[in-house]
Amino acid sequence: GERIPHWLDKQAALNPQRTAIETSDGGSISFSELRERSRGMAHALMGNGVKQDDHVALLASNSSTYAVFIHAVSYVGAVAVLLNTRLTPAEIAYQLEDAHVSHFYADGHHLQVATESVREMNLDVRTLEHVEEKKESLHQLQTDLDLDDVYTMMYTSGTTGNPKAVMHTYGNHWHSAVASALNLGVQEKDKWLNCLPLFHVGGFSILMKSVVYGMPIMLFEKFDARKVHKAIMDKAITHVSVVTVMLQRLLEVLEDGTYPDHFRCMLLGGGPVPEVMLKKTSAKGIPVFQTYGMTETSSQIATLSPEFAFSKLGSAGKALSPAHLYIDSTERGEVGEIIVRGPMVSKGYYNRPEREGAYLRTGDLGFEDEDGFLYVVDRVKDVIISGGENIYPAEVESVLSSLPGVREAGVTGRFDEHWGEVPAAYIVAEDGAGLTEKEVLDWCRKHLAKYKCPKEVHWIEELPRNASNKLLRRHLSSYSMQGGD
Ligand code: S0N
Ligand code: AMP
Ligand code: MG
Ligand code: MG
Repeated sequence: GERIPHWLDKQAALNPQRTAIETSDGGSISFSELRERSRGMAHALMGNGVKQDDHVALLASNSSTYAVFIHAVSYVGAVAVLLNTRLTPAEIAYQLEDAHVSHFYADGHHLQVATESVREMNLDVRTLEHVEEKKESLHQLQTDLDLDDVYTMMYTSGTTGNPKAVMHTYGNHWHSAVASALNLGVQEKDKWLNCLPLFHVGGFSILMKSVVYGMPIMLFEKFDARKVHKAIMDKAITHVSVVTVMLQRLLEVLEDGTYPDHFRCMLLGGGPVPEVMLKKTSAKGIPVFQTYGMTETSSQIATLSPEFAFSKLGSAGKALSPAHLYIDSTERGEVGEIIVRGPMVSKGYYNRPEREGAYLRTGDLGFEDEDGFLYVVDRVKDVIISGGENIYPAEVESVLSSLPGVREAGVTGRFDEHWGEVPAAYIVAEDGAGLTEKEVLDWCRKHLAKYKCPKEVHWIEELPRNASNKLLRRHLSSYSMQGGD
């Protein structure tokens, strides 16, 4: 594939003194320092035995060292497998094995979980903070990036319930960053606040924008509404990426106020957006840009543009410059599955059959209005989105079904004021099993990340199925009213 100069070498040459990363604790590093540290970490990783094309996992909270690690992996030419810090050891172990990870790093906060997850594997855990960055070594670092090389892998789940790794190439991330810039523009004073976790593509893409544009970012270890609010008010922030629940919490802090004039973009994505919230932000003149995208599209693929931020409220805009997007329907205005294609779209999942054709069926439903603006309305796929985290019913069902006393289980989402949607479980128990709700929930807690655990349990006589025996998850919620419990 096409090779470009390493993007961090490039920024360190073009804008050496410019700030690359500010942290919420007041720390700051320039592009030239970021390059030095990242190359130093790359030498250290190679000293630890990491080689080109190796799969290197990271389990860590956001920090500037996380960013250094990410760039270090690109200097080695290895692949970063980014793990969700909310997962249980068993879930992590599955991903480590599935992704053929040969080196595993965790920050101090996650060392214990990481160690537990490799208990039955032939894999060591190294502490991120203990990696000693070296000035030089005998190892060769990459000076170019091949746009077709895989750089990151992030897990998302399939319909069968087994998570699978989305592969992103350098080209996917490059085109994602450039496409976003062509829509939102790049200005000299831009500073993007990142309070999303870096292990999901929404947060990760901000790191990529930083290094591709030469733009400073302010990195938060985790989302904290008061602190993010304060940074927007006092720290010359121009952009923030958020999911719905974050924006809701920010609005509570904002009360009757509004943001400074230089604040020009609240990029809102990762799940459905309630229209009442948009009306509120619009009334306050807050520039909220709804975006549509997913792990498979390396973040945004359609985004509302600044010009239409207020006139097309509720829309996720149009496909970004290099992307195709169309609706699988017979006429404009009709709802159908959203289908996409473009240079930011992942070519597929690691170690899974290749997708046929260039187009990706997203599993989401939407329509285009008379001016071609996209409205995302629903999903064909059964995923539940809670606070921007995806939950796959099949994954939860398989954990429930493995509990002795459970004959069958179905999981579906229900509306939740705070998280948007949360999972609810419908269980058909074995005769005389005498299971309690507490036993069910304890079992889930042991095997599943907390956000995936059902918030309620209903006992029912049988699961709703169609003629070909397929579980009809969306019929489940009406069952609870039929007196199953
Ligand atoms: C919303 C967040 C920050 C909530 O976490 P918080 O408040 O920090 O919680 P904790 O203090 O850690 O825990 C408190 C209790 O809450 C439970 N919990 C935490 N999160 C959830 C959740 N999501 N659902 C349900 N429960 C949750 C904890 O377990 C704990 O419980 P107790 O107290 O009982 O122990 C956090 O959830 C968060 O960071 N969410 C966002 C994750 C994210 O990044 N989502 C986006 C993923 N999608 C993509 O990346 C593709 C789209 C995309 O690229 C994009 C997305 C957004 C914006 C822009 C883009 C773009 O295209 O550029
Ligand atoms: P992820 O798999 O975490 O990348 O989540 C992406 C999913 O979030 C998409 O497939 C959609 O189902 C959902 N999503 C993203 N953006 C929007 C949006 N603007 N409106 C509704 N749902 C969205
Ligand atoms: Mg290679
Ligand atoms: Mg998942």
